[in-house]
Amino acid sequence: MILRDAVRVLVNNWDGGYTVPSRRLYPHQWSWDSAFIAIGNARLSPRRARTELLSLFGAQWRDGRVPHIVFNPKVAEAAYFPGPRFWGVHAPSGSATSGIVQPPVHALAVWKTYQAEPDVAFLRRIHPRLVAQQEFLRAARRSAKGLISIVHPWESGMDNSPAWDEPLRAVEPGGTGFVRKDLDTVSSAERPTDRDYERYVTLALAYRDSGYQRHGQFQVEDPLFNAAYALAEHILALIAREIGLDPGPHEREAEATTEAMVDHLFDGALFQPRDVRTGRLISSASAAGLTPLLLPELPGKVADALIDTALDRFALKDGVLPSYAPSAPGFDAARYWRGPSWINLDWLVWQGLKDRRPELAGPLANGMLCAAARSGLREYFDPFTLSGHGSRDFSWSAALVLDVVA
Ligand code: 9WN
Repeated sequence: MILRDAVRVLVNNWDGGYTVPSRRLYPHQWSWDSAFIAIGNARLSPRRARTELLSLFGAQWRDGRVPHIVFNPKVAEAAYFPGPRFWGVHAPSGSATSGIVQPPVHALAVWKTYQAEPDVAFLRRIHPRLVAQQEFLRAARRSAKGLISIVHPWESGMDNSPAWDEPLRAVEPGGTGFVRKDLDTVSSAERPTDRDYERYVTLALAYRDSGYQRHGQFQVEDPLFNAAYALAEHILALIAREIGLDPGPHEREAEATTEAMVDHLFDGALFQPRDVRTGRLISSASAAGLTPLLLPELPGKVADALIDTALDRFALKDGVLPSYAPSAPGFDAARYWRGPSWINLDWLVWQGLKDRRPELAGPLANGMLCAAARSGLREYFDPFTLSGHGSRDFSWSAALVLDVVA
């Protein structure tokens, strides 16, 4: 039943060259969604997974950045806020896009797609694009500490995580006079607040007005983003081997970034974001801090400490993971990234546990399937009751459930 539903969602949300995250709430192509969706589609139709990824990279900018949204020109401006006119920018391909990025989990999706059906021509075609994506991050976003910054909470993919409350307080909200579309579909109790949106809009406008170049009032080194970046280097080394290129530089970059993360973001129990503007770690309790488990180069002792944290503070053994530790201030079981369980985060941590601690990966996989069976392929779930929240028929929930059962 869940599988039939998952296939139905992916088929219904397919738009000819890519998959929308959800028909009503998110009617365009999103960057990291496409990566997760490709991972699921690789189990059904590797060709469709390849098309999804190539279509996203078709909208890559000249500087290598992969925009977080590629707009569908057939969808009305008013269908999503902020739409193409707000961002006011086009990729060289002519597609209207946003100007910010999302966690670079695409190399992982390329590799999973390749494993499902080895197609060297695809690897050769997408490899330079993945390299350019990483080069953009190094050129535009890397600090002296060797870590990559995000310049907007939307870039973390975990928009209103309590981890961003502190850096966002420094942002003077000026962005008003806009109309949110998300509240037409989802209850305001399950979405970011208007106050959050005022700050999101302020930050996005300032970045836009600098030609998408200058860091503004928000600059943070996020553990999930950096884990995705380092994992991408690890995978680029695997891809380089497959297509006869030198894996060495990628291996060294993966190791160096992992080391920089341990040196600068690990607090002994969990990876924390670092506020680049103040130079301080943000003391928080986000499940993003567990995702460095994905990194093969992570020292065993650090991985063990993370697993202890996942068991103690995130109730790892009980099924799905909350996106924020329930005992921490700011937790909310139903409001978006402030506590609910998300299948993509569960899946990333599950990937990190599969080889290290299979006895813990199993219950987590089971938790994801129970959530989907209990409430359908919702966008997020109450981590205690598994009741569903946010959008229905959400594509990455469908895709990753398919991967888990495969
Ligand atoms: C802003 C599409 C995206 C996800 C993000 C999630 C949400 C957008 C929004 O939806 O963000 O990018 O309008 O709230 O936070 O992770 O990629 O599913």
